[in-house]
Amino acid sequence: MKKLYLLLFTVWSGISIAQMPDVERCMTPQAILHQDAKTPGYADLVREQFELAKNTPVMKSDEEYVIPVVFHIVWNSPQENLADSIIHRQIELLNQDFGRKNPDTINMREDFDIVKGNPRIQFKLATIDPDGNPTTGITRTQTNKTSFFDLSFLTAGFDVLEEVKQTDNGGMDPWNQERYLNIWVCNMSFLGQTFLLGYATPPDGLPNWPQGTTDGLSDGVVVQYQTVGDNNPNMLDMGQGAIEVKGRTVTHEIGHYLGLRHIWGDGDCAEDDGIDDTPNADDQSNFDCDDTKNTCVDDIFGIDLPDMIENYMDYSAETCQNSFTKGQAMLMRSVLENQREKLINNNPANTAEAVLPDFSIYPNPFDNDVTISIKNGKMDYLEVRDITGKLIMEEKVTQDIHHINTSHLQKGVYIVSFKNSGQQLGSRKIVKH
Ligand SMILES: [Ca+2]
Ligand SMILES: [Ca+2]
Ligand SMILES: [Ca+2]
Repeated sequence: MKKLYLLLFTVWSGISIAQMPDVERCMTPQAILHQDAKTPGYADLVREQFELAKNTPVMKSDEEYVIPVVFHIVWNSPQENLADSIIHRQIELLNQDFGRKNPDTINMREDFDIVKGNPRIQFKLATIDPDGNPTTGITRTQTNKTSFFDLSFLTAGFDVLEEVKQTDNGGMDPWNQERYLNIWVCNMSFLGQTFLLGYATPPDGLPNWPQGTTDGLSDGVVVQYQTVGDNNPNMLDMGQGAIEVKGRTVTHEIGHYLGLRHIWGDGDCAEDDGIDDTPNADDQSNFDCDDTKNTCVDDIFGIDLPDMIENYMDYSAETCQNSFTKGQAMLMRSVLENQREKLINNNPANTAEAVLPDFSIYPNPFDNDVTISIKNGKMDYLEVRDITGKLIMEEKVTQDIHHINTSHLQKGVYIVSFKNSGQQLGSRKIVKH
């Protein structure tokens, strides 16, 4: 289907195949190279991190890790505006796949019993948004863009696709990327042809890595809207008829987000994925379930295993994918314990039970001073802005009862925002007489 797409492109644009971007089903490897061009050394850093994560003693505990997720649905035509039920089903499917609870694990060939792994990672839609307000964990944005891919990819590269992550460019800005896994769902087809199913950012955790800016790739996962859930009424067709979808594009992309490479290592038998117990392959499997291949000789516990089409990080059909390996599970857990530890540790977004601090402000309306009383928690600082959003005051907060001198404020309406470690805890409107 890649060739089909290239052909289509060639006919339409009249430029040679040699000039074509290497666009394919999952563009995460291209994303790394793209970033390397913008931030020299990034690919090396990713490789180093990969080695580091691989060698870190892991499985600190059997604890199940829970990642809060926000789905940003950015839609143009109504069918792209996926129903909540499809998102809810995708979460169930993720929890099966990342908890080895998917019924089709029984289809895994016995050859892989020695390597099969359970990441024990679970996902839940966020119940609290970055402002501390209740949320469904699903945002909906209507866009005037019929697709987030167009020919400007030839010159602008990923900047075109990244617009889905930018409110100012017809997309939706991310939520705090340290605290939420952001998943954007949109249309990336070109001339009605679907060729790209998704891409994701591998973990960075590096102090010199730009996050959430238009200069780099903004952290998170992007998927084509037909790939979500297994109850999606939109047919996925990449030019060769309907493809059965079991939500595993999202599984695959989250694998990348948690540090996994494609199982064939994006290259021939000289290139691997950096994980010892995943069999190497000389190329991706091509949407098929061909279980006859053993393309690279490897030594996994003394055995040369066949190519593992059952692995979520292959390009095999979703109907034959059903497993991660132990090495993959350990790497993803390690990423959660290190580079992405803010997703799981003391994350206010993480539990429905999370009790956000409660604030009362009195008197309100006020005159020359205001008292703020904090219950059930703490905050580091507060900001006072006028109704145009202009910052008027910013104060550190060290005690549960905090006084602000407001004698210099003019009469009018102000917004007080409470923050802790950069995280918005909430805000209140106050009025000066
Ligand atoms: Ca390989
Ligand atoms: Ca391997
Ligand atoms: Ca082999």
